This record gives sequence, C-alpha cells and structure tokens, in this order.
Amino acid sequence: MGTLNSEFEALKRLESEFSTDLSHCDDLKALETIRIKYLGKKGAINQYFKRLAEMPVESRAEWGRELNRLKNSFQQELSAKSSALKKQQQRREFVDVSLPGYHSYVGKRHPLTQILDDIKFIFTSMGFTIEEGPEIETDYHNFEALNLPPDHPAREMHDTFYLPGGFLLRTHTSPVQIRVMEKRQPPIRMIAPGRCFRRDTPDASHSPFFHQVEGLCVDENVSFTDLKGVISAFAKKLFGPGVQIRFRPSYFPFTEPSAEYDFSCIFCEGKGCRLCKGTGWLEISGAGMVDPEVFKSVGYDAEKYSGYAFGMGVERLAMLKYQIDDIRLFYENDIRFLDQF
Ligand code: 2NL
Repeated sequence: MGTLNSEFEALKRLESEFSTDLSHCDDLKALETIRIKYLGKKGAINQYFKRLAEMPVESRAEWGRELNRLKNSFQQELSAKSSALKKQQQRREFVDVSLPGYHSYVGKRHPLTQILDDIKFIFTSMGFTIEEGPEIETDYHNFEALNLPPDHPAREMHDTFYLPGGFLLRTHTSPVQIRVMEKRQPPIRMIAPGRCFRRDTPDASHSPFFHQVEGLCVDENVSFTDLKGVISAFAKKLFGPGVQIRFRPSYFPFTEPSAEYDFSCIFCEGKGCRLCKGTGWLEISGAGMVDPEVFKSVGYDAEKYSGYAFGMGVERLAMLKYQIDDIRLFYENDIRFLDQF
C-alpha cells in the first residue's frame, strides 16, 4: 500500500470517474451498471473498505470517514439521476401512439377558380385569347359603346354602382371587348373573364358581385352557325359529350339577332328533374351576332366584318356542375364548404 496521500489521490480519481460515468448515462439500465460498479458488493467502494484493515491504525478513522462520505455522495447522486431518468421516460411515454396523427392540410383551388380554369382551357384550345380589363369603368365603355345610350330602357336591366367622376363598377365584362376592339383590328377571337357588380340584394341566386366570361369573335364571314358550333363544343367539353344545346330568340341592345341558350340538363339528361324544374333544360345565358352599332362605336367596318358574342355566368355554371344551391357560399370562405371540391 502506498502513502495515505496517494490513497486519497486515488479516491479523487474515483470520484471524478464516477461523475463522468453518470453524465454519460441516459437510461436506467446503464445507471444500475454504474451502481454495481461503484456501490455493489464487489464494487469500488467496498474494495476500499476491505483495505481499511491494512491501514495504519492512526489513519483508519479518517480513511473510513472519507469512504463513507464518498459512498453517501454516490448514493445521493445515483438516486437523483434515477428520478431524473424516470421523469424523462414518463414524458416520452406521454405520447399516445394510438391517437391519429396530425395531418398537414393540403389547400385546394376555390371552386370558382377551378371552373374558370376549365373554361379558359376550353376556349384557349379553340384559339381564343384571354383578355382582361378594369373593374372600374367609364359609362361609355360599359354602356354607350354597347348601343345603350343614356335614356335606353335596357339600362334598367343593370342596377349599377355609380362612382364619383362619371365612373362605375362594370356590370358585365363587355367593356373589356370594347377596349380590345378599340386597339386591335380583326380577326379577333377572345374571352373576357372577370368580376362584375350589380346592385342586387343578396339571396340564394343573387350577389352584388359575381363572375362572367364573355366571348367575342370578329372576322370576315363569321356566322350564327359558328356561334352554335363554339357553344356546342364548349358545352360538351365542360359537361360531357352527351350535352345538347338549344337557342331561343331574345333581345339584347348589343346583338342582332339575339338569343338565349340552354344546355340539356346535366343531372337528369333531359328527362326532367328538380334542377331543371322538369323542363329537361338549364338556362345558361345570352348570345348573338354583334350589332352593327357596336362595330360603329369601335370604328370597325360593319359591311366587311361580322361577329358573334356570348356571355356566361361563372357562378351559375359552378352551381350546376357541383350542385350548389346558394351563390353566397362562394364568398363566405368556409373551409367546410371549400374542402368539398
Ligand atoms: C347576357 C349574356 C351577352 C354579349 C353578352 C357582347 C359583347 C360585345 C358585343 C356584343 Cl363587345 N355582345 N356580349 C352578347 C350577348 C349576350 O351576355 O345575358 N347579357 C345580358
């Protein structure tokens, strides 16, 4: 046995080895191995106790005190570490693996955007361009250029939001077509999708704002037959190859002749149901041959050129396609509604 000092040195090394072992330990099983190594029957502390008898008598008391201090300190540290590890384990077990996981929500396009994208795709595939224009318009572009002079009774059809300075919120997207014709010579084949505004009190089928797509084709020798062909192709691409179309005579100041067009009911296929009110037909919108007065407004030669125009309501098409019975649902941004499309 060496000097007492070197024995105490050895205890210090043991103490620091113990703390290193403890700091590397991260589960209860490893902690038990450490306990056995230092405090077990054949552990380090007991080995030192056994050597007490070999000590010089005068040093035994001090040596014994020091060993007991170390033993108590090891015991305390082990039990503190043990409860810390137990707590950590409890926290881990708190995760209930039987619960359904969090799912990350995948966003979708708004149903109006979806149908608008379909409409744009169908018309661009047939050679139409997509044109846009301002929502705040002049009286001239919204009404006058479309053969609706200030005193025209047809203006009452549009309850208009008027703005200061002679401006208004466009009641349809026709002014976009006027602006395109002012700038460009035929041939023109375009659609004008966009938001429109009318002073309607909201109910299941009315909203003070809504979306419209208008189409316009101007060239030499454009006929009503071309209009029928384009509307028919559009109906079949949007709702399926079985869809029939029909035209009924009508009146608009900006077209002559004018017509309203219907699609055969996509729900009952023409047999008659609640959606088509038993008629077998769904009213879609209006169309016609561009009135020569409109060509005069934009400086086109009405003798040389002819053209057809048509309109359609985006909300109405979406309501038919997705069987939605209240137009207001489109604007409420209720995720329970939007999630269904
Ligand atoms: C409807 C359906 C329609 C047009 C819009 C139009 C545009 C120009 C010239 C001629 Cl620039 N027509 N658009 C034509 C027929 C119907 O909309 O029911 N409107 C009240």
